[in-house]
Amino acid sequence: MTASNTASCHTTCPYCGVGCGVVTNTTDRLTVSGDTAHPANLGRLCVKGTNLHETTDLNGRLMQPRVAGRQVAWDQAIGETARAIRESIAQYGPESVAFYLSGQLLTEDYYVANKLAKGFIGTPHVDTNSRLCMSSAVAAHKRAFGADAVPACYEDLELADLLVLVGSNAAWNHPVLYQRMKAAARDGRRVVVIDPRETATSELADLHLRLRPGTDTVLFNGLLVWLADQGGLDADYIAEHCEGFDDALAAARAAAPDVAAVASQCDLPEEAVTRFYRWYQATPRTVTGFSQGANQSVAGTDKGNAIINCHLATGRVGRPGASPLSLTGQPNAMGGREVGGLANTLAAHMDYQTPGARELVAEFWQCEQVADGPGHKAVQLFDAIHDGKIKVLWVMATNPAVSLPDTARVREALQRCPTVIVSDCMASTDTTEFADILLPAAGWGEKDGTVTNSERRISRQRQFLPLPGEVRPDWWIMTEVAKALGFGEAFKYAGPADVFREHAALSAFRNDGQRIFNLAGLTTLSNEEYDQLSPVQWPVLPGALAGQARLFGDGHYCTANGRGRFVPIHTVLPVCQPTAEAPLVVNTGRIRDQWHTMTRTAKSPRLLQHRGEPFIEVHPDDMARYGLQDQGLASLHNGDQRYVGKVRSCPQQRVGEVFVPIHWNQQFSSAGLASALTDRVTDPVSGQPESKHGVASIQPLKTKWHARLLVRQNRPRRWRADYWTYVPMADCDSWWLAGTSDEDWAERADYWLGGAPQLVMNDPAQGMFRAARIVDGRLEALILVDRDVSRLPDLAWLETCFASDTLSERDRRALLAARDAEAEDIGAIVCSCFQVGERQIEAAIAAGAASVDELGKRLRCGTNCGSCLPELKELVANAVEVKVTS
Ligand SMILES: Nc1nc2c(c(=O)[nH]1)N[C@H]1C(S)=C(S)[C@@H](COP(=O)(O)OP(=O)(O)OC[C@H]3O[C@@H](n4cnc5c(=O)[nH]c(N)nc54)[C@H](O)[C@@H]3O)O[C@H]1N2
Ligand SMILES: Nc1nc2c(c(=O)[nH]1)N[C@H]1C(S)=C(S)[C@@H](COP(=O)(O)OP(=O)(O)OC[C@H]3O[C@@H](n4cnc5c(=O)[nH]c(N)nc54)[C@H](O)[C@@H]3O)O[C@H]1N2
Ligand code: SF4
Ligand SMILES: [Mo]
Repeated sequence: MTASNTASCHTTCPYCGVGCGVVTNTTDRLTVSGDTAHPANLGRLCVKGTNLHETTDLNGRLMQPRVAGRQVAWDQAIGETARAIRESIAQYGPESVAFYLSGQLLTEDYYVANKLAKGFIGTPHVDTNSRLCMSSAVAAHKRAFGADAVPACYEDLELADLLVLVGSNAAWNHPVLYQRMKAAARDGRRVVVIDPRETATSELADLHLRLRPGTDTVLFNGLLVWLADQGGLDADYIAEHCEGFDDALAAARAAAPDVAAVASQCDLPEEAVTRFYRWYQATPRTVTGFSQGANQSVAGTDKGNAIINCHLATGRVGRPGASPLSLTGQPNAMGGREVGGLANTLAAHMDYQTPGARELVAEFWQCEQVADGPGHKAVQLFDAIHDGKIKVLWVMATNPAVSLPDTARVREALQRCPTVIVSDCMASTDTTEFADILLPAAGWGEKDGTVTNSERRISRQRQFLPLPGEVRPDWWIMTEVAKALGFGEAFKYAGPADVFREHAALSAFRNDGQRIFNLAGLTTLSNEEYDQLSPVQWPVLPGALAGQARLFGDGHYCTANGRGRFVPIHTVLPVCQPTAEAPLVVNTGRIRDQWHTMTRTAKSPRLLQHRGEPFIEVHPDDMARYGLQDQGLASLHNGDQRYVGKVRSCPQQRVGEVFVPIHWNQQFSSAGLASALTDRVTDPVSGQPESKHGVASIQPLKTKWHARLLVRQNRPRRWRADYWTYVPMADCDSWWLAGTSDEDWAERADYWLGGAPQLVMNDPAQGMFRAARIVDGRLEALILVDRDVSRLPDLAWLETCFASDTLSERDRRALLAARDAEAEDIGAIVCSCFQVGERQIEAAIAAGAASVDELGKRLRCGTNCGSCLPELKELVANAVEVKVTS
C-alpha cells in the first residue's frame, strides 16, 4: 500500500457511502479492480466502480483558476478570494460570508473549511449538501441516542434474519451492500422492502410494501402499537435502558390505533401489514436499513425515530444482526458530520449548544472566538443569499443549481450574490456558470486523504495521478486563502496527514468519554502510518489502532442519563399535495449507472448506455389517462417549471405518481431538472428538503420530428430545439433532438452539421432526412431525422464511423441507409461490463434461456459486478409472464 508514483495503489471508490476499496494500476493505462482486503467490499465493485478508469481523463476539466471569466495565476485567484472575503467582513460583518460544502470532500478538506469559516472568518453559515442527504438521519440519531452515531456495521446486514429496507433502492444505490445482502440469503431469512414503487431492490423482497408516499411514520407507529399489544416488547430493556416509552406509545396509538387504520392510511392491504408486523415481532435479529425515502421528507427525522422507536422497544440496537442502520449516500457523508460541517454543529461532534463547546474549540484552534451559531441550513442559506444577506458564497464539491429544490430560485440567488466562488473539478456545470471566481480542484486519484463510510469506517483515498494543469487539492486552496487573510499560523499544514492528526486531536481534546466520536488512537500517526492506514471504524480509543464494529450494544447511550430516548411521533404528511392543476405526485431518485449531476459518470460512454436520456416513469393507467406513449416525450409542469423526458411505461409505479431521475441538468438536457419540480419544503427538525415529493401535471410533447446528431467535436452543447439531450460518446459527441414545429432540413443542415453536408438523403413524404458532413474523407458530423422515433435505431455502430480517419465506401452507403448491414442492433445496454443489450437478452430468452444463470452462461451478462442482475431477472420474469398470459 502506498501513495503516489508507484504503479499500484490501494484507494477508496469516490462514489457511494458503501466505501469500497479499489486497487488501481497505472503501469500502462489506468485499470481498477476491487480490493479483496477491504472489509466493505472484499473485492467486489459495482458497475460505477468498475468503470472508474473511464472517468479520470482531462476532458472538460477546470485546469486553471479563473476570475471574472479570465484565466489567472493562483496568487491572483487566492488574492481575489481573500479580498472579497475581507471586504465583505469589513463592510457587512463575518456573517455575510457563507460556505456550502459537500460529502464528496475528503475529511481533511472538510476540517480545514470548517475551521477557517467558524474559527477564523467567524461565520456560522457553513452548510453542506449532506443537508439534502443525511441530516434527518443525523437528527434522528441525536434525538434517540444523544449523538449522531450509527450503531451497526455491514456484517449486520448479513447476520439479520429479517432485513427491512425503508426508502432504499440499494440494488442501484448501494450495490455492493446489496450484493452482500443477497449473498447472505438462506432459509428463513426474510426481506421487506418499503417503497411506493417497486424497484430493482424488490427483487430481494419477500414482501414489498408499496405504501402511499410519506406514510412511513404511520406504518412504524402501527408496528410499535402491535408490539405493545401482542407481547412483542422487550420490557426489561425498555425499563433499564430507555426513557419516554409511554409518551411514544400514546402518540403511536393516536396516529395508528390498529392494523386497519394503518392499512387505510398507508394504502396497503391489511394482510401485508400484519405479515410485516408478525415477522418483525418474531425476529430478534432484525436490521432496518433506511435511506432517502425516509430522510428526504418533511417528516424525515420522525421517520428515522419511528424506525428507531421500534428497535429500542425490542432491544435491537447495536447487537449482531439487530440494529437500525442509516445507509449514507456520499463517499464522505460521514466524515463531514464528524468534522462538524453541518450548520447546526460546531466541530468534532460538538454542537453550539453543548456547554463549554465554543470555548473548548476556540482554545484548541487558538482563535479569539468561534462563530456564534447555529448558521443557516442549506435551503435557508440560499434564501438568505436571495435576500441579499450573504455577499460572498464559496461552493465546494457540490452543484446546488441542480440539487437544491426550486432550482429556478436557487439560480436567481446565485445570480444576485455579489461574489460566488466555486471550487470544482469541472469547468462547466450549472453552478460554475454563476461563478465569479472559479478554483480548479483535484479530483479522485489526484487528491489524498480520508473518507468515512456508512459503518463508520475511515479509509484512505490515495493519490495515484499527477495534478494536471494548475489543479490543487481543496485543503491547499483554503490554506492559501487562510494565509492571505492573515491566519497563516493556524493553517500551517504540510499535507493531509497534518490535518488528519489535528482533526483526531480535536476529537480527543478533553474528551473524557462524553463524546463518542473519538479518534484518540490516531492522533500520533506518523506520516508513514497515515499513508498506510488500514480501514478502521471509529471510535478509536487511546492506545488502540482497532476501532469498534458496533455501538450501544450494552444499552448505554450518549444521552445525559445514558438512556436511549423514545420520541413521540405524530403523523405529518407531505406538504405539496396534488391539485387539479398538478394532479400527479413526483417522486425523484437515482439510476444505476449515473452519479448525481453526471459530471463524472457521463464521461464513461458505457455508463450512459443503460439510460441515456431523462425519463418519466408512469403507470400504464396514467399513460392512458393522459394520452402518453411508451418511449414518447412528455413534459411535467409545476407552476412555470417544466421537465421534459422520455415516457417509460412502468406498472411498478403507483397510479397517480411518477418517478423522475435526478441526474440530468442543463449541461445534458434542455429541461431535465428534477428539482425544478420540487418546492422549498423542509423537515422542521433537520431542515432536509422534501425532495421525494413534488407535484405536477403531465402532457405529451407533440413532436413533429426526432433526430440523432453525431458530431466529432467542438459544437455547442445546447441546441435550439424543443428537446435535446447530450450523450457524450467515446469518439464523438451525440444528441437526441426533437421538435414540435416543422424544420426545413435541407435549408438548415449547415446549422446542425457546422457546415455544408456532402451526403444528403431527403424524403419529406416519409418525414425522413439524413445528411453527413465529410471533410478530407473523414466523417465530421451526421444527422438522422425521422418523424417516427422508433425508426431511429440506437446506432452504436455509427460511432465507429467516427473512430477512423477515413470513411469507407461501405460506411458511406450504410450511413444514409442508417444501418450497417452487418451490425446487429443489440438494444439498450443492460450489462455494462460485457456490453450485452436488451435485444440480445430477449433473443436468448426466446431461444430457451429460462434463468439469469443461463443468460450468464450464454452471454456472460451479470457475471462480473452483478449490478444488472435485478434487471436480468425482470426480463426473464416478464418473458415468463408474457408466455403465461398469451
Ligand atoms: N447509482 C447511484 N448510486 C448512488 C447515488 C447516485 O447518484 N447514483 N447517490 C448516492 C447518494 S448521495 C445517496 S444519498 C444514496 C441514495 O440512495 P437511495 O436512498 O436508495 O436513493 P433514491 O433513489 O434517491 O431513493 C430511494 C427510494 O426512496 C423511495 N421513496 C420515495 N418516497 C418514499 C416514501 O415516502 N417512503 C419510502 N419508504 N420510500 C420512498 C423512492 O421511490 C426510491 O426508490 O445513493 C448513493 N448511491
Ligand atoms: N430532487 C432531488 N434532489 C436531490 C436528491 C434527490 O434524491 N432528489 N438527492 C440529494 C442528495 S442525497 C445529494 S447527496 C445531492 C447531490 O447533489 P450535488 O452534490 O449537487 O451533486 P454532484 O454531482 O455530486 O456535485 C458534486 C460536484 O463536485 C465536483 N467535485 C467532485 N469531486 C470534487 C472535489 O474533490 N473537490 C471539488 N471542489 N469538487 C469536486 C463535481 O465535479 C460536481 O460538480 O443531491 C440532492 N438533491
Ligand atoms: S458500491 Fe459501487 S459506487 Fe458504491 S463504493 Fe462500491 S464500487 Fe463505489
Ligand atoms: Mo446523498
